[in-house]
Amino acid sequence: MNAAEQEIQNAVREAFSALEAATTTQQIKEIEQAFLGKNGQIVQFAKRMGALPKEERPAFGAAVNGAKQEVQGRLDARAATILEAELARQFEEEAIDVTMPGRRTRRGNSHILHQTTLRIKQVLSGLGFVYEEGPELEEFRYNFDALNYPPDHPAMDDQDTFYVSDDQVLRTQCTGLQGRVFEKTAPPLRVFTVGRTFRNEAVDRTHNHTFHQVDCFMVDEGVSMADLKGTLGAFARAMFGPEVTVRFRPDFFPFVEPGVDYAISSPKLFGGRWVELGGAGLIHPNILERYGIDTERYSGFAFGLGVERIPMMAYGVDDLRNFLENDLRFLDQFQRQPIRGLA
Ligand code: FA5
Repeated sequence: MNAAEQEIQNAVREAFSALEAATTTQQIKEIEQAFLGKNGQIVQFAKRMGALPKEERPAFGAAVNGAKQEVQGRLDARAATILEAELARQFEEEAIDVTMPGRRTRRGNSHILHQTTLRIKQVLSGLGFVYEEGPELEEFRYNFDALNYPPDHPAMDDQDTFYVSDDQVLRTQCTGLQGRVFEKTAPPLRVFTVGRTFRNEAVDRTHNHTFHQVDCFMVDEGVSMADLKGTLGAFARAMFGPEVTVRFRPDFFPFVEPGVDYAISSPKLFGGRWVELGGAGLIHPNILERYGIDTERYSGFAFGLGVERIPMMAYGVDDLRNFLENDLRFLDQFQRQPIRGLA
């Protein structure tokens, strides 16, 4: 072996020991570069060929090629071993323990008042009433004047009503829709609405400054208290179950005559007690006449109730402020159950 071949052998040995010591794919790449790359040690040998005497060239060339193959072969084998180890390590590190409990995604659901509102809309639509909406910021004349309130009625006081200006209020009841409907629609008509209402009153477990009301009315020929009672009965049974009965007691509202408050009772609910739902009556003739409706021919009934009362009664909620506080611990209770007792 001449000196040049010796040098090649040394380079090969050097490459082998570097490969032996390598532990990462990156190191293998560096070794490849250092020995077999364009300027790598072994490739550099080939450039010396020209300087050799002719007869030495074939043997030298064969030695360089042999060295290249040897180093390449060892390098490939080592690279494969290292890659395998690296992958094994990566798989171990990134392994997913499929036996771990998963993280549950939180499912949203509609607010209990919204669920209740949808049910009310379903039931009253089913009874032939058409849903309409009035504005929450209502004109004084629709909220009070059009509803036959005498000029000195206490409900109009600042203590009871939020005034936005002299002639605009936050509606204190949904009954104000009547005037808006009578203005543009001739009887026969059956209309209802569900919406937010506001009162400037002391807040407690059963009274809030913001709450929701249903208001429902019909005008047709020969409408009587019997129609009112029949409709309220059908509504209450659809909401609370087939055993529900309705009771009327005289009450006063400026916009009905006669006026009643009504309560419901069921052997299966509320411990068999009578529970008040809202107010009702026959629409006062003054109102119909104000809108040019012939009271000799037409009469109408109207009833209203608080939306919050329904889930309060159905679920035994004892403080209606919960409905507007949006505390998920409260609202989550109503996640998957339909409104109880609803047919
Ligand atoms: C009225 O508002 C009448 N407009 C109802 C009516 C309509 C009578 C048509 C006759 C004909 P009242 O003020 O009683 O009536 O309110 C009706 C319901 O709204 C009450 O039964 C109660 O459930 C609910 N309500 C009244 N004030 C509050 C309040 N501050 N917080 C929560 N709910 C209330």
